[in-house]
Amino acid sequence: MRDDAESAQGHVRPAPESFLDPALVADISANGVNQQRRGLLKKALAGAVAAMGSAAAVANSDSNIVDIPEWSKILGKPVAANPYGLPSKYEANIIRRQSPGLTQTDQASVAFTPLQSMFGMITPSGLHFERHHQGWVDIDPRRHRFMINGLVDTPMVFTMEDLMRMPSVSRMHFLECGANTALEWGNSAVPTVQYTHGMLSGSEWTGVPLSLLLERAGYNKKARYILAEGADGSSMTRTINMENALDDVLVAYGQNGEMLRPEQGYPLRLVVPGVQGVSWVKWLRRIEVGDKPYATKDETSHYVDLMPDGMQRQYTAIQEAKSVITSPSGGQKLMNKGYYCITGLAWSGRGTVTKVEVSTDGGRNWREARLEGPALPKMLTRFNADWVWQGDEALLQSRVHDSTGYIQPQRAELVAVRGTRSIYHNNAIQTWRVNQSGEVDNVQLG
Ligand SMILES: Nc1nc2c(c(=O)[nH]1)N[C@H]1C(S)=C(S)[C@@H](COP(=O)(O)O)O[C@H]1N2
Ligand SMILES: [Mo]
Repeated sequence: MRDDAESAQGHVRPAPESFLDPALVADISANGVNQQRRGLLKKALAGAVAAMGSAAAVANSDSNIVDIPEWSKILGKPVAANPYGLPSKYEANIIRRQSPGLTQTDQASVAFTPLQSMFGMITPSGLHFERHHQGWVDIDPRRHRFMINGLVDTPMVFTMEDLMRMPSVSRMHFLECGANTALEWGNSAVPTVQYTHGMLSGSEWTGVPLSLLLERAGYNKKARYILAEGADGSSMTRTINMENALDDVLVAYGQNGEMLRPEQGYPLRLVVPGVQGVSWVKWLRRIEVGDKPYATKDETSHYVDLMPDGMQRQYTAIQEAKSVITSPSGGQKLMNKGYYCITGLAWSGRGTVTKVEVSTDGGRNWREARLEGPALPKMLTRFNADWVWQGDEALLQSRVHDSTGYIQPQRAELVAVRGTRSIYHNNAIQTWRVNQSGEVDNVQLG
């Protein structure tokens, strides 16, 4: 795991030095950022650009600045050289990764999103994490059918064309696997945020509200639950209560402005905002309306929470509020003392993120982070906080508050209730330790 993790690690990038006033940088390095200087810095850097003290002077002697590079002297590539655009070749390290040894086969496995390298709140579709129980399939949309049956007046079968002619909505929501951060129940061997928290992505989803389809089929008054079923070999089946089903659940075909990617369930998947990933059934082919939970294999033996008294909690669907610092994070290295922007993501399956606090001393002192962009319900929210690293050991943590008043627990608080034998629903505060050489690793306190 170490080798792969090493290739996954990103160094925290230094600021574009030429933007920095060397006197200011020297002052920051020597004294930390005082309020006045902080204002100046913000103005100079339009917010939060990392200042790397000793590197600042190098800029003027950097030959790249004075020489005219080859790309300034050639005719560039024509339009549509890439008919479907791709990232720069210099970004080839920013990819989904499998955790070696985590699963025995690549078809019942996970590829994690590289959270450490991402900005904002949207996950590019090509970097959305993948979790399949029996491999992914690329279904011909003309041959795909979606059925609603069970306790309804009129069982219905829809083609993709039928569905895409219906009124649609687009909403941004996070998708988190219930097993995200699972290994942290036991130990802190997982080296990077990609592996600790990377079963998490955020997208804009487009589709037909399930409530509309259920109404059209005429659901029975006795209906209490639905069963959602996938068309892949795993026949993924999950019970969802009627309250959720009629609330904000979507039968979705769109992801970030285009059709779903095959790995995300093309051409149709369920979007169940705030609920663990397993209920977001991909390659969705059927919804059955019923009056009791279905107790399928995917909800009685899997996706249950083993409690300290040996009992299993079932149907714990909601992803509670959680946050994580994505940079600086495990496997990265602070190259120098000075200014850093602590950045990360916060989310809540019960509503919106109202506040994020960060600590650099393992939770003794907290201060409020800036929330960037809109804080949307059941969606990732980006947070940022200014920090000047003085070269001492630091313990970085973030803690989210959500619109229900819930506050993300420290690991010890969570373990006191849940024990350490769970796999699912670990939303504890994550700690990254920065040592005196600037290396960042994953530690658990208490
Ligand atoms: N049909 C089907 N749906 C599925 C799965 C699956 O294997 N088959 N995996 C589930 C699990 S456990 C998760 S976490 C999410 C992952 O969605 P993603 O691969 O788009 O990230 O899909 C869910 N839906
Ligand atoms: Mo999952």
